[in-house]
Amino acid sequence: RPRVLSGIQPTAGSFHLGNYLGAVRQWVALQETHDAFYMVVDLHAITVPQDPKELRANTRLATAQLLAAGLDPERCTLFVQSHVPEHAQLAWVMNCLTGFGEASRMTQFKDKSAKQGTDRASVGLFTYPVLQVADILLYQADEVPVGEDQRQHIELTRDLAERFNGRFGEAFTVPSAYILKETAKIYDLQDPSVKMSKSASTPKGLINLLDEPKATAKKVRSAVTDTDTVIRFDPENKPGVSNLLSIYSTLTGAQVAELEEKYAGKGYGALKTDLAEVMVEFVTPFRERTQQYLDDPETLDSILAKGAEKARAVAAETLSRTYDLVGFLPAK
Ligand code: AQP
Repeated sequence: RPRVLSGIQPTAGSFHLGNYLGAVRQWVALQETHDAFYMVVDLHAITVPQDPKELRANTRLATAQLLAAGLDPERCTLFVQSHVPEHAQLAWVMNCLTGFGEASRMTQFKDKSAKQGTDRASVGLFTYPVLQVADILLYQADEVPVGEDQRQHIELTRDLAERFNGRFGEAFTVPSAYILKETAKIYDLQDPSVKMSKSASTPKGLINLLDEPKATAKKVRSAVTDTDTVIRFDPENKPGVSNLLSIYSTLTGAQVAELEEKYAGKGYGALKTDLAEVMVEFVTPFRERTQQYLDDPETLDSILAKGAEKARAVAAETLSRTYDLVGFLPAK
């Protein structure tokens, strides 16, 4: 079986619809066909300031949401990044292979550090993509299921894997990004020119899966569309409507063309009312299942302990080979 690896940050509490449709939904499907490793990336989370108590709670909450979304610890390896020390260890080696200019060109860093100011942005935020490189290479992943915003980081991963293999000898599988066109980028409901994101979206444009279903329905019903009235998938000229159609289609399994036909001659109101209902049907059981997992922290922790053990077995092997190739003297 080919291998996949991906991760999600435990920073915001609730996952948003972009996280789910862009990434987590694919993780659930891929555990059936791939040898799948998924993690809650708490090392990444501390690249911006975190409250320790909240971070700990959010790490369990992220795990509960992943299980509620359909990850099955019997079918995939689910773990917390800091439970596997090899991530930080390989990241150091990769940091030493990365050019300063190369890291400076990462657009996510440029955007985030511009917002925070270069004195407040941490060096950890700067090397975030390199830690991500280590995350992926440790598991010899063939594919990495992510949203479009991560494409540049996967390219960096490929470059560094090839660089290491060329300079020191074959150590790493060169991975590919696994990005589904339909859900690669889910847009803000109030400003469909920007991606839905926990840090950049306005509260009304961001669908948090754990919010009250009623509030979520209201956000869908007040989504920004356009002054035209035709329901047609046309991301360039009708970004708001097209975003709603993508979300609707993915959540229900209906083809976009079928939806265009279904709503021909009807107004945007009908589309939004129906999508609001679809969303409520999706988030209501998701919230309930998340709460059930949260109510049983011992089970959660034991799933994570088993996951870390399985992950470490793979990660330790890669790290030891890497250390050897780099020229580190083996510890006796
Ligand atoms: N809008 C999106 N559309 C499609 N995929 C998305 N992802 C995030 N936003 C969208 C994908 O979700 C996965 C987890 O990403 P993350 O751990 O970076 O989650 P996040 O920090 O909650 O994502 P945000 O909201 O994008 O954070 P900020 O605002 O800090 O930048 C990834 O695979 C990502 O591609």
